[in-house]
Amino acid sequence: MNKFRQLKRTLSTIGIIVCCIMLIHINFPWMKAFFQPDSRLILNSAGGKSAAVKKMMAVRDFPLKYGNSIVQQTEEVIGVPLRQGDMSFEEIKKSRWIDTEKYSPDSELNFVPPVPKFSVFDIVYQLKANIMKKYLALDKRKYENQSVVILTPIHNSENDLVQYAQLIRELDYPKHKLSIVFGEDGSEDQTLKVGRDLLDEFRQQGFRRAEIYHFNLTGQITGDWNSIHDQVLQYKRRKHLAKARNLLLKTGLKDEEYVLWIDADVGVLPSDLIQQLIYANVDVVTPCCLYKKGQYTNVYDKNSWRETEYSLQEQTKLSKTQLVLEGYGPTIRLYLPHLRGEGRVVPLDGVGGCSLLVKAECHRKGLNFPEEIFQFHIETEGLAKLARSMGFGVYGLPFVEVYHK
Ligand SMILES: Nc1nc2c(ncn2[C@@H]2O[C@H](COP(=O)(O)OP(=O)(O)OP(=O)(O)O)[C@@H](O)[C@H]2O)c(=O)[nH]1
Ligand SMILES: [Mg+2]
Repeated sequence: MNKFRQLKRTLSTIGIIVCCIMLIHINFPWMKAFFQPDSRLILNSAGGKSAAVKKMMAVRDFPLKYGNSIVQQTEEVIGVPLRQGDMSFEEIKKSRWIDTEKYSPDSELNFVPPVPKFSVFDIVYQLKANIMKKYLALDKRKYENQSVVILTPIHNSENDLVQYAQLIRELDYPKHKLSIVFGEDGSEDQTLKVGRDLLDEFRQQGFRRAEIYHFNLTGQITGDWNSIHDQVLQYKRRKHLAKARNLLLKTGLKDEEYVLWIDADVGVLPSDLIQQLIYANVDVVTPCCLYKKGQYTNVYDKNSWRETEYSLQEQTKLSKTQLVLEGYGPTIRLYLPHLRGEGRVVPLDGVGGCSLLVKAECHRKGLNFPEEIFQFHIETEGLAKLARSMGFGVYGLPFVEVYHK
């Protein structure tokens, strides 16, 4: 009898504990999260229902772990960076992904480094002028018979547009073959007025066509560089950019043979940019988009990349609603400037929009900037994925350098 009573007591204690756990799970998801070792990392020290906890309550799936990074997926879709765990320089050396003894960013190289296994650093090795000359040699006049429309989405760009216009004027391409169209929305500054004035000047200077469109769109992501690049905002930001680009494409492309996408915040364009891109004679092609950091040259636009066996492998673990983002830590892909060892025109899987040439017939056949996640990507990288799936070629020019501001 005693034994029976003891068993009853044990069973009811277990029952109470199970009920308590179930109640906690149903009513207090943040508490459940607290017991997950990974999610605890995003709780702040204040404890209780802090902002971090409230944010976590909106979390649909629990955080995914890539390398050392914790990424969460909310209702709004948060991007997932594909990355290696943070590695020490010693580990990189041992791995032999690059020969760290041989290359130094301090001195110009007299040879083209071979392609590494993936882009370990953002640094782009500077090559001696004779090497660059060899890979940039071009009989320009052969590649300037096509009509090209430059499409530039703009938003709060009044401070960028004057320098941008100067760079466009300095392109050594016949002006009567060149059209320029701006697509603006949501600006809170003088972008529209500055844009209109510049286009008047373009017309007077003999450009083929110069137009500006104002789109009635909402949902712009505005703010300083750091705030608009917050990982959590990227789905919304890039979706909006894709929308703006697609509207611009619809309204801005007329009978031209090529579409050249150039962002308003470029800092340096080589004068033969268009000829270099046309020379590639492919459906979609982009140059390197770099920036100067002290004495070094670094990759700026990390959306121009080649997949690797590692990155493709990682993608098999993702759900279809996940957005892959570059630029949020070390990568397991190959950035365009690191592909110089393969030659002058190299195949890519992702492209950025800093400057990007697309054969107009591809756009006319339906190639655009995905506004929803397509093969884990959106906007410009989405365009590259879509282009490949439509049977178009996507390439990069690792020796042609455009500089971002
Ligand atoms: N129409 C329109 N254009 C936009 C909007 N946001 C940015 N742009 C323009 O789109 C181009 C790309 O925008 P960026 O903000 O440079 O985007 P990004 O290149 O991904 O990011 P950065 O690293 O900050 O350069 C630029 O020419 C911007 O002026 C927008 O909401 N609407
Ligand atoms: Mg930019």
